[in-house]
Order: sequence, then structure tokens, then C-alpha cells
Amino acid sequence: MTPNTFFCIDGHTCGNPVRLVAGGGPALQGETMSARRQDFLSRYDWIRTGLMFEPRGHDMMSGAILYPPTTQDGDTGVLYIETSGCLPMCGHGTIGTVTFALERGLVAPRREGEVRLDTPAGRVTAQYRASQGRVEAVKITNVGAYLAESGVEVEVETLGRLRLDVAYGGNFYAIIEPQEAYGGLESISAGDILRLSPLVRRAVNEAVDLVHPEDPTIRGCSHVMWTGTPTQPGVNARNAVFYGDRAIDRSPCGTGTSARMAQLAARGDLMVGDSFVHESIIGSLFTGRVEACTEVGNHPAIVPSIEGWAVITGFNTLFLDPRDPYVKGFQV
Ligand code: PYC
Repeated sequence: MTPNTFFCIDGHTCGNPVRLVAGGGPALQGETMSARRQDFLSRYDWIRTGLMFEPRGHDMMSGAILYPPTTQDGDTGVLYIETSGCLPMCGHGTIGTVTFALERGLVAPRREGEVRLDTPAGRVTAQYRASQGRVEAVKITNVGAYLAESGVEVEVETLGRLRLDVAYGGNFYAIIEPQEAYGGLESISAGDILRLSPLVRRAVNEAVDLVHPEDPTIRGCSHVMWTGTPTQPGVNARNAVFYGDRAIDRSPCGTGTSARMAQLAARGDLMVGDSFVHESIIGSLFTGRVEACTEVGNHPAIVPSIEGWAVITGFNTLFLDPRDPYVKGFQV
């Protein structure tokens, strides 16, 4: 029996893993990447869990599958796969995908220095700098980001009462800033973030009904961002983003940085043209920028961009063999 075979390019974006499936992904039905995402979730989610979870992946594993574009002017379609599910959009995943795909000749952009991606969340444009076959930096211009809820109050066991905002940057983020019950990133261990974040996420989803006004398949708070003071000069803020069941993003999180900039812009703390340098828990950096103002449904919103870099670490041919009892992966 021939196992299902997936040709993957493994690497990372600013420290967080990216597994790009360059061959072996299933054909999907749907005229948009959002519709194809639903098709994948209903028929092929075992491919995601098999490629992302142990024994082939790990808690932080994240990746993407390339598809033909769904728009006339798109260069490629992208489906994001992750331990947390199939995200509508993933910033570090897009920076990695564009880097790997360009370096290995998987996409042929029609415009010099630019790749147009059709993602489940909508159009994302990537501008890149390359030299001698190596992509040095990728700046993605993301979908519209907005502040969805402000001042949501939740009671979290062992922590107490938290007041937080929820913003959308391609996923919905609960953003926790320092306050009485939370002293900032310096005051909390990684173990506490892993223990408390699912409680925060559940409480937020009980308190507010989050649905994207233009795509009702995008709903619910999936990520929790703990904010803190940067450790490096020239940096605006530090963050730790929790996703899935036990992951903390090693990169500064692209959709999270977009959501954070939308929150700050809604408060009047960031203007069009301002940049925002965000530090991850391992000290890696993304440079965000407010490119423009826009609207998402009735929400005042921003068009954020995020710049970062990615590196290929190797090629990986993975088998999902039906005879393997762990073909669909597992979590301990
Ligand atoms: O970079 O957008 C991101 C992301 C989402 C989950 C992990 N990273």
C-alpha cells in the first residue's frame, strides 16, 4: 500500500516553525480560499493533524499548503495549517511561505518584488527583497485589522479579574495589557501563560460573540496575547501569543501584531505612517506599519503591514501511512 506522501520544506520565521507543503496536498473545491478552507476542514483535517502534531510535528508546528490562485490577479492561493486548526490568516506562516516558495521556484510572481496571495481571510500582498537567490526580507500587507471589543471583563481562576480588548488582525486576539491582576510579561512564566491562556480564551468566547462582518466562517477568539515591556532599544512592545492547546509563538506573531496595531490605532496611539516594532519571547523582531485607514463592515480599521525574515532548515518527505496507528497525530 502506498502511503500518502507530502513533500515539505521546513524552516522558521523569526524562530516559529513553518512547514510548507510543496507537493501532496489534496485538491480542494471552492471558488475562494475561504470556501476551500471549509472543504479541507470537512474532508481532510486528518492531513493537518498528521503533519502538525506528534510524531511528525510538535505543539508549535505551523505550516501552509500552496494552491492555484482564486483571483485573476493572484499569484498563489494559500491554506494555513496549524496545531490550532486552519487559520484564516497567519503572518509568520506567510513570510515563511513566500520566502521558501520564491527560493525554491514554487511561485512565479508576475510583478518584480511582489507576490499576491489569496488567503482564506482575503488578499495579502507580499513585497520581498532578494539577493543571490536568497530572500532577505518579506513585508506583507495584511487584510483589514480592527478593534472588535474594548474593556471586556473576565474572571480567570487563580489570576482574578482581567480587563482586555479583542482585536482582529486575520484572527481574533484577546490582548492583555499590564494591570492589577497581571504585572506584564516579566511577572509571568511560560508555564503560567500555557495554563492561563485557555481559561482567558474560554471566558472571552463566553462573554462576547466574535464574528467577522464580511466572512461569518471567521469567528471566535483563537489567540491570547500577553503584552509587556521590550528588552531591546528601538522596540515598541514585547508580546507572547498563545495558540492551539499549548503553543507560544516564537515569532512576534504577524496577525497578532496587526491586531495590536489596530487596537493602538483605535485608541489614537498609532497613526497612518507610524511603525511599530514588536519583540517576541525569544527576542526576534517584526516591524509593523500602519499603511492606511479602511473599514471592515462598520468597524473603523487599518491596513497593517508586517516585515520579517525566514530561513529554510531542510526538506522533509513525510508519509501518512494508514497502517500507522498514529497516522492522524496525537497530543499528550
Ligand atoms: O504570525 O500570524 C501569525 C501567527 C498566528 C499563529 C502563530 N503565528
